[in-house]
Amino acid sequence: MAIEQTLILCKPDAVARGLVGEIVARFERRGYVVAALKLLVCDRARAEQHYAEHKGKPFYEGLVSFITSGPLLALVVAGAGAIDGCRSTIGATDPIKAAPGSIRGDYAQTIGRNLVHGSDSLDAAGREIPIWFEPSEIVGRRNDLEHWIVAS
Ligand code: D4T
Repeated sequence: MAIEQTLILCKPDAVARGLVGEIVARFERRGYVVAALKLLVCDRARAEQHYAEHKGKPFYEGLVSFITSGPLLALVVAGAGAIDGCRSTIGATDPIKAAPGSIRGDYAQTIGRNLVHGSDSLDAAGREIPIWFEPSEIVGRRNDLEHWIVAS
């Protein structure tokens, strides 16, 4: 299984509700490693870049105004199959459909306040990570991460 990097955002609702420790712990307990992490307030330009694929959709303006509404925690999380693995830990986009045991299934109620973002493909991770991080901010490049992973 290839070692992958994925972009995780603990959105402003996660920070406001004091859930970032719980959320990050779930990825760590699964064996993934934090390769980069920062707390920031996302400005409109970055939000528009991140959500470019949703421009024009009815929920787009709400999405941009929510993601820019307060501090969020951005992370690069790495590990074997981390892109799909983190998505399953996060749960379905609509918390109503998210399985109990997933982050959204345990802590979220509505699609507009679903706590976490995770890249949904290798292409998306490759596009999204540079929107949030400089290469120098990411610790341990892909090939160096193998020895960090306990389970295989
Ligand atoms: P994110 O990007 O937040 O990880 O969500 P997903 O990857 O799980 O889902 P997405 O890209 O389809 O949606 C992005 C973001 O938009 C919000 N949303 C989505 C919404 O408010 N109303 C909607 O109808 C949809 C489809 C929630 C997540």
